[in-house]
Amino acid sequence: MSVPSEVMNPAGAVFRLDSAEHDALAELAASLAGVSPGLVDDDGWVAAARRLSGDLPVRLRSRLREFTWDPGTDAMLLLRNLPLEAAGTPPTPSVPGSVQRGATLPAAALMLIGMALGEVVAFDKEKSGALVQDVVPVPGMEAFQGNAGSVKLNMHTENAFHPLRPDLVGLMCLRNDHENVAKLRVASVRRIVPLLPAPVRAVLHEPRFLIEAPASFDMPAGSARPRGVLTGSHDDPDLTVDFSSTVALDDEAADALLLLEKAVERSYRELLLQPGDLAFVDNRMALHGRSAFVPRYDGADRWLQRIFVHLDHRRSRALRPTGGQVLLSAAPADTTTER
Ligand SMILES: O=C(O)CCC(=O)C(=O)O
Ligand SMILES: [Fe+2]
Repeated sequence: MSVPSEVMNPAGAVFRLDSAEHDALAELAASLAGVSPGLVDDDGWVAAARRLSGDLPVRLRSRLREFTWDPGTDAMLLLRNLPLEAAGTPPTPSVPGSVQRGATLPAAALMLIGMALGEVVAFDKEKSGALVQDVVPVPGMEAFQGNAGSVKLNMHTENAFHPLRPDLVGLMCLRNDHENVAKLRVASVRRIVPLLPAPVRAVLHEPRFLIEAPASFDMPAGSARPRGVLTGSHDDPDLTVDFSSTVALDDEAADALLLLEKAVERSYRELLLQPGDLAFVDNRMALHGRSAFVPRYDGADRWLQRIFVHLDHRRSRALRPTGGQVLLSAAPADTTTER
């Protein structure tokens, strides 16, 4: 298999803001943070983020635009040197379901960039529908296959079960773990698929798999319908799978899923995120996960903040009864959302 070169974005996967861009973003984020009522989930505040996203530094805007055209071989973009809180990052939270409601400077910067890419959205049954969510280790949840855990997090498509899962996932680092060993892992379908024999790829395209809701969703299992884990173009497909919640419906499909997982293990890239780094993963083409680390629950643990972006807001209208940014986790029975 080969990916036609004209569809591959030649720009690099790492973009570092220079000091003038860092300062301009800090100033823009500070003005957004000052917009009343200073709450990330307020519709008026989100409207201000959308409007002000047009004032981001021009070189950054161009790079974001290219990324939404084509996310490159690694299907990710790492932005570096984003502004952090001038007074220092507060202690890392450690409660389950922690979210960022207040408009801090880093949260404002994250929302500005997310709103420049598309529409920042959330799901009502996950992290109470907050747009900016904390990714922090939680005492007693070490072995949890979700972002509150600290054991190895299996490779997954974010919200793989959902017909309108995020197009992009943004993960911004406020603080890494004490030993600087927790690594975000990203595996692009463009690196995985060439490792698979054609008959295995053909099986992965067939509706012989079920993907259930992940542990982070407060939802009953049992509503999944058979689907392919590879979809779309056979030369440059999309990939949707979560190795913690995908089941194959027959033996041949199970073998193909195992070979896919092996290819993923050989393909992932590791990112040791530093404070001020923001990684965007194209959730249609890349899986992500995380290596293990040891939390201390002393206020200095690893802390990421996460957003989800949709590139086509209209597509989810039936799942947003009040028209805002938060999607129903389950589609109403009389609507069609599958893509
Ligand atoms: O902890 C990480 O680096 C990734 C966690 C994750 O998969 C997520 O928050 O969606
Ligand atoms: Fe994730």
